[in-house]
Amino acid sequence: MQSILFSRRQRFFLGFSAGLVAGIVASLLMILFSLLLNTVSLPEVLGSTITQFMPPALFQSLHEFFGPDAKRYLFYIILVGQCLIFALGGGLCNLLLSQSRYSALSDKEGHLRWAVGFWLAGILWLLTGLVFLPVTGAGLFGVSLPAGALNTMATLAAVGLFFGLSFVFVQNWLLLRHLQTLGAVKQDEVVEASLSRRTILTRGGLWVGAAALGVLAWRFISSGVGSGGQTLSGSSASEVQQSYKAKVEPVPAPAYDGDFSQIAGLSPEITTNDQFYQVSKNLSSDPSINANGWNMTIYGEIEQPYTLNYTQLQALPMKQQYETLMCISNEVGGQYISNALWEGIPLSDLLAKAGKIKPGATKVVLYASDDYSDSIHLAKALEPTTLVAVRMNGVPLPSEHGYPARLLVPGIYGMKHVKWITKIEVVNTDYQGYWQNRGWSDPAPIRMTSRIDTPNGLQPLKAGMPTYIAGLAFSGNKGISEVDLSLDAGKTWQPTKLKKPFSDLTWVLWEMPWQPKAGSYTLVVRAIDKEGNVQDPASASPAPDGSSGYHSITVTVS
Ligand SMILES: Nc1nc2c(c(=O)[nH]1)N[C@H]1C(S)=C(S)[C@@H](COP(=O)(O)O)O[C@H]1N2
Ligand SMILES: [Mo]
Repeated sequence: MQSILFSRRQRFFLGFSAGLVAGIVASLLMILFSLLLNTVSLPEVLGSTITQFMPPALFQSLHEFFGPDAKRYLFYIILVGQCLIFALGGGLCNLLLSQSRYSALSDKEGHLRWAVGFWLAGILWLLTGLVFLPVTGAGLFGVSLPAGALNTMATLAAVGLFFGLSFVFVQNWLLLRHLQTLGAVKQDEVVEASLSRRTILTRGGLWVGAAALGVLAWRFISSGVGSGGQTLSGSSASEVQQSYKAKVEPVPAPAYDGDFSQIAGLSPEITTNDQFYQVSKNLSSDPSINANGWNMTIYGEIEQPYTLNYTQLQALPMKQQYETLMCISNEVGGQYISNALWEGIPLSDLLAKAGKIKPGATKVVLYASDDYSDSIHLAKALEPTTLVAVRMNGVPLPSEHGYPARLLVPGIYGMKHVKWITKIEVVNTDYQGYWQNRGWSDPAPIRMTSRIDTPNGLQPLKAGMPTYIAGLAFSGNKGISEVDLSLDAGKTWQPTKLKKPFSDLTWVLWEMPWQPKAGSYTLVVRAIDKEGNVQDPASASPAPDGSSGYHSITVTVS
């Protein structure tokens, strides 16, 4: 770039701007590819590395601060960072090109030749494949990513080329505009350039980018769920803890009520598939798998390893099971809990088909197509309620819930319910899965929880008007024998009516009719399981073992 019109700063800024625009469009293209074709997404790779090396305490406080949306913010931050790196690359490129030995790459006004785009693409391709991906642990050109190295090479080349060529195009266009404002180019030349076919193509590209951004935004918004309420705090919490007994004897017989009414504001007993909470480690895109090419291999410390395709899997005897899933990062009173009717093949049957399990085997590892994995102990794997599920509420598993096959393992947190299974390995080591490498519990037994769904502050409460207090309670696979409610911040308790649940693997709905006098009330709920264990009142955040404490809400009746 030999133009005398520009200072070094201006040249840098010009390249930075062009790099930013090209970088945004190229990043959107990368995300669009990864959404549609499951190709590499660099923000995803970096996010996974960052969470792996983040100290658990920092992870915890970010989670507390941003809530369940933390992963989305992380994704946005990385994405912005990626665009800034593209922009920086553009700026530096211009500074480099201003040296006279590169004068062949631009004309005397500073317009870049297309060759610059190819050079940029090549350099980025090599840096990403040989440096960035290996450093994040994804291997040379992403060999250890689910998409594989060849696919990643091709994707990076396509995105890189798109960036390089858009960079040249945008920079030349900006330059033209700039020269025009300086009066160096005649007005009609600019008009002509702005109507050129290349411009129209770029505009098309920008529209595609904008549409992709819209799709993404919509996905994030539509999958977002918040959590409400509070845990009991301050003096009332210590009062509750003083009177707390960990276990009650005899265990109360559940008082199921046939007249249990479905009240407005109370969660439906079965969550519909589209209302079912949704969680995955994936920052931007979850796998969408075609069952035709899918199969599942069962191998490891077992005599006859084998592989099944989808048709073969579905032909095996299946079992129906109502089960509630809860995420380990669910806060007390939170929304990351749902209940469905599942159908699947007992894992013990699948293992039995592979012959004898070798002595010394300790765990079963489930691998998934999004590079996620987790393990369960062999004894847990052989429990009759541990299933490889293929159906949910009467239809094949929806894609976001693990199609074509996911694990169901009652009694432990949702993270162990591996979705999009590809391989099942019997091992004789103490395998640690994706979240365990990030500091979360490995055995991960569900901590008993209960929630007040209504009142929820949406309807005003009038003195003397009959209403209901209602919600749910969940103990993993132990069943619920009693749910108690306190109207006075935990000083006194009374048992509520329970709805008979479909199984001991699900949540239990509870309710209590209420005709309040005017005043302010602190409602608190606690549950007792069928072994007589009382819900733990000590308040704990989700990391690393799951949350505990009592859900409590304060309401005013006027
Ligand atoms: N392959 C895969 N399986 C996964 C996850 C994931 O990120 N990848 N997330 C887990 C977590 S943390 C939870 S809570 C449950 C959520 O299941 P759902 O989205 O069907 O409710 O899936 C689990 N299985
Ligand atoms: Mo989870």
